[in-house]
Amino acid sequence: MRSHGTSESFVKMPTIKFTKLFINGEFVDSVSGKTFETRDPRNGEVIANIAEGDKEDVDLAVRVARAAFDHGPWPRMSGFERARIMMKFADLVEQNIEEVATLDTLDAGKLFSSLKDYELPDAIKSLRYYAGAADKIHGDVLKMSRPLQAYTLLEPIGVVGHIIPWNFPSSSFFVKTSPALAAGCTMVVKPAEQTPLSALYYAHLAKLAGIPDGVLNVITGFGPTAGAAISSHMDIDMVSFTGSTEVGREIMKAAATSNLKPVVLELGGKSPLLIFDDADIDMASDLALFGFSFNKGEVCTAGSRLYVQEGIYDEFVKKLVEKAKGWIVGDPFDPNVCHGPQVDKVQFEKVLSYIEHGNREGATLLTGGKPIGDKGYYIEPTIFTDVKEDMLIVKNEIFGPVVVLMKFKTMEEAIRRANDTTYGLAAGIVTKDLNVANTVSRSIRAGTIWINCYLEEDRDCPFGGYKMSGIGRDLGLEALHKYLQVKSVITPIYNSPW
Ligand code: TXE
Repeated sequence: MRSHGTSESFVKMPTIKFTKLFINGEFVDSVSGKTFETRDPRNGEVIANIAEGDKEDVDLAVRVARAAFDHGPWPRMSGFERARIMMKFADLVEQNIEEVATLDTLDAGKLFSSLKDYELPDAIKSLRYYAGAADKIHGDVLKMSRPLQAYTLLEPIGVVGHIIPWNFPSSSFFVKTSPALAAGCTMVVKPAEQTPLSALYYAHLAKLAGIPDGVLNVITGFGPTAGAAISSHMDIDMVSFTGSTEVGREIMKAAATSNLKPVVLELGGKSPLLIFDDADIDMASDLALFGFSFNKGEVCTAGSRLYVQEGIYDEFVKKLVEKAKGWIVGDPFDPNVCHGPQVDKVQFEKVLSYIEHGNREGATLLTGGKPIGDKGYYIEPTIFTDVKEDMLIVKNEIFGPVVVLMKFKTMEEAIRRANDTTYGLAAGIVTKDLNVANTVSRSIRAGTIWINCYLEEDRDCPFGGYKMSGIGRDLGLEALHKYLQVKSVITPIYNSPW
């Protein structure tokens, strides 16, 4: 592992152009005039002061979003026309990819190269994927058992609240807003307080692309204030949230006690990766390391519980530890670095306190376990073994580069232990035996199963959780339908032989 260097040689630092709330097509101060600081996790220094939106600002944004929905052109124009504007939006993001990648790296400590080469191209693909669906949204003609003519209309659900996390600020922004835009909804987006910069930049590009004023509003601010004002708002028709299970529960409660708005919740995970005796150990150890360390472990589907079959256990452990020691932690602008700093001090301390817990509970630390450097929030990839299933490091989502390694004997035992969690977001299987892969993938209660790969995804592939990992799905046409209402239209047929 190597310590972090400086960034200046790798990238040109941008001027921060957008720091205010975006309401009705304009950047405005918050009603209170308050601001908050967004900080660079490489050193804890302030990047910019951002307008702090609260309930009054959410009210203003909802009012214009409501008007844009009830009277504006966006829900009424043809899907084809909405698609044309969304495609332009996608082109603009593409033209500014380096600048937005820089913003997310500064705000979240994410790898610049990974943003530029994978996450942002995928975010842009979300816009294009759903633009492609915008003019193909239609209902069915129904077979009735009485002399009635009936059909369904698919209509946009209305004003949507999107509450976004900090681990994938751009990807989440477009995974959530693209299907809602294609459906003809209007929206209020609240990015996470740790990572407000790219969302404000996207608001600016949305306007340039021709998205009408009031359709896409961005309120920066904190969860218990601005976020809670969204989930409890009487005039928001749906909330889509990605974040912690605890806050997901709060959002569902607020939705229930306000206007019973439907919710889509994409929550936490503690995903198992099962490695069988017949696995290629080299490939399996690469997947395992990537699975728990990618994006510094700040991934809801991180493979944070590793189950390895007894026949290859010792050899696998040796390889994994060796590879973890070669994993480079450092400045996220450096193209040679494998992971950067945790997003902020709170998350940094949370991860370190779990590591301390692991040590105190008697787990064996095979490698890592320490912060790196004396500034910034860098943590080594950390591997624990000799753990018991009731330890906190085995049960809880740590959301850092920390994995627990366990040995199993039989497939049945692996399935039982993999399912021994309140979460159900994802799981991975490494084996050459098709029957084992098929049996295990059907037996694990999780929304995504990876066989001989890990963290693969694409726009057409629905994504979401079983159990306490969430409700509903992002991505795929599945997600588009969450932003649509179904209306049945029925009319009698008189004196017809049909
Ligand atoms: O998440 P929060 P935090 C998990 C991960 C992490 C833990 C805590 O384990 O360590 O959550 O992170 C907004 N009403 N995940 O505290 O609070 C908040 O402003 C409405 C997993 O940062 O859930 C932000 O925009 N909104 C995860 C968003 O919710 C509220 C990604 C997420 O923040 C709110 C992030 C409230 N009362 C964290 N309180 C994943 N599934 O990928 C907060 N928010």
